[in-house]
Amino acid sequence: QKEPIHVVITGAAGQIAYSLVYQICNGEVFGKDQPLILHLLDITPMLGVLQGLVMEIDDCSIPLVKGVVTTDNEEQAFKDADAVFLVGAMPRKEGMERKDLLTANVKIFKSQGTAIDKFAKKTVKILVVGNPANTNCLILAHFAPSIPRENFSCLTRLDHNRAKAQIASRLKVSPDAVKNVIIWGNHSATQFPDVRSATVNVNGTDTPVYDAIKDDQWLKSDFISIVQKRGAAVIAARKLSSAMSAAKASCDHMRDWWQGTKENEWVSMGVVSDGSYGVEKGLVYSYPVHIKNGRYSIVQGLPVDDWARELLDKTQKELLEEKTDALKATSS
Ligand code: NAX
Repeated sequence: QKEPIHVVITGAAGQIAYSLVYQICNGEVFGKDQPLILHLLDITPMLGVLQGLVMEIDDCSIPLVKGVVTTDNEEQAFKDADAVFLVGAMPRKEGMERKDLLTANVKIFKSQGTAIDKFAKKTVKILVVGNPANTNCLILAHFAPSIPRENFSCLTRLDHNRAKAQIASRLKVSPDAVKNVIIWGNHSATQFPDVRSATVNVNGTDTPVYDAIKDDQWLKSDFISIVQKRGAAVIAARKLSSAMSAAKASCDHMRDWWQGTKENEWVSMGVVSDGSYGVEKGLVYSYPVHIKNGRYSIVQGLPVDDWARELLDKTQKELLEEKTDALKATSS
């Protein structure tokens, strides 16, 4: 039997984690033959809630789970970590300015980055889910200089899945018939959901989405804004932010990173930019990536016309502003 891996979930007492834990424990992310030890981190007042979660994990009787650590201590949480889901973050409260939110989160991700740098394995794969996800990831990477840049990522897979679902529903096909959609940029309302290279499989043949839908106007306006605003629509209806779909997307993201994508298929991941597609190096930007042997590569050579350039730049501009504000907050 394989040695257990150490998997960390922060914000473990929250609603996304509640949906995430079972999928991870059941082998859907790291493989059905991969035992694991779960490390659950939350703040001190939530430790009682974590005990309840542990009872439920026990009651699921899952053979892959070789241990569960619950803690409010970052050293204990990140010790020997192989994979980390950073879900915990400071939520936006009424009357809070964007800058206040950034400042509160900078504090959390500075502290967790420093701990990951010291205590996690250097091969650790890190997924930031907590918002603002891209900039939290940038701060984390900044304070964890000994961890390779390619080990940091943030979640835009939920947006990616939402884009697939919208196309599938419009064409009345199954979502798995749709491939190679892209989310570019920030996990925010400036993101650019792009289906110019996406295809849909109809009766065994891959057809460009633009040819199948035959409504460029819809694809270039309504489709984009539906995906951009989907999170807000869920909040309006549920009075709570997306949790089940966010947990599922987090599992898709980590599973593909761990186990690889199919040949000629790509997925969207927020990663540390290497300058591809004219994006500032070091910014955490969502790109189409292909994954093999646990390493992603940014898909190169996709067409960028004037229309797309403007959208790529708009979301980059927002990320540059967030970066400036966040880095300022690190010294305050
Ligand atoms: P919840 O409020 O249910 O849970 C968050 C948990 O984090 C709480 O238990 C809280 O005590 C804990 N926490 C706060 N500070 C912490 C710290 N310093 N260390 C450890 N734990 C800490 O939120 P939930 O609905 O689970 O959402 C979590 C985060 O995901 C939020 O920031 C949310 O905005 C973000 N999302 C990101 C998405 C994405 O696609 N990137 C989509 C879904 C979601 O909106």
